[in-house]
Amino acid sequence: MARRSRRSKIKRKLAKRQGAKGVTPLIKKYWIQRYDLFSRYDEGIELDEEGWFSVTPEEIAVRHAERSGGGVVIDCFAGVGGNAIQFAAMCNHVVAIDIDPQKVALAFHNAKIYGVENCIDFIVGDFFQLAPSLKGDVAFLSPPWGGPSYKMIQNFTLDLLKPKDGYLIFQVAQTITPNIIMFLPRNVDVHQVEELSWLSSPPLDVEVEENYVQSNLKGITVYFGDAAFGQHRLTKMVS
Ligand code: MGP
Ligand code: SAH
Repeated sequence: MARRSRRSKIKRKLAKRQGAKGVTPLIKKYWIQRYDLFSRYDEGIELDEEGWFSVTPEEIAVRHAERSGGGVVIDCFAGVGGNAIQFAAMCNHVVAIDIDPQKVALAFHNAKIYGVENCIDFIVGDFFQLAPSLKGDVAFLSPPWGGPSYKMIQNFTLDLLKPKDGYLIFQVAQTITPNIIMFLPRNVDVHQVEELSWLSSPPLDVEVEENYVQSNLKGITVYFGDAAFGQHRLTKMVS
């Protein structure tokens, strides 16, 4: 009896270890949140290291999709597909761009698990080069924030976004459509982001939303143009 219970304890330990295969110390805390990131994680979802710390939690990605209006969405920095999958589940069509071929392969794999791969055009390429040839109803921007250490900064200004300044990213996205959704760090300089609306004439409507998962603030979404409900309104998405 004692031997059997010891054996099942070892089995449980082994299963736990195998479940966390490839989990580096950096991504351990994100792995613990895996079902918040992808509710269907256990069906075979795969992420690389940058994917783990960058993917938009599913609940927030659903919110972005609901707010996108259901047309053609250009996901300009698509990563492992957290947002693209939810856009595809709700929108007419999605164009998912990432400069890293491994990310695009992972996004395609993950989209298949959600059964939405046929609603997405996957493109390996540089957003800045592709933008002039793209048209869509909404451009979604979730660029790199410089890794998990972004939160050490007190006031995250737009020049800290990667791979280029946030102003430039926004201006390039405006060549696609004025309806832009940006997912940004929770410590972002909100006034500076709101000022992006003044780059257009007349100024675009803008709306700022705080995004919480299990009462933890995860990020800030800024909606511009038709994607916004009204001028300078702060809303909260709390689960
Ligand atoms: P976090 O702040 O690193 O994690 O990222 P968490 O669990 O809130 O940890 P805590 O210790 O700060 O409480 C929170 C969320 O921000 C992630 O789940 C991603 O959705 C998003 N995120 C984080 N980074 C570093 C990036 C990034 O570089 N790019 C994008 N687009 N999103 C990011
Ligand atoms: N929203 C995504 C996460 C995006 S992370 C998700 O939910 O999964 C940001 C991504 O931007 C990274 O995958 C990175 O490879 C990509 N990226 C960086 N520079 C880029 C560029 N110039 N063009 C397109 N993608 C780029």
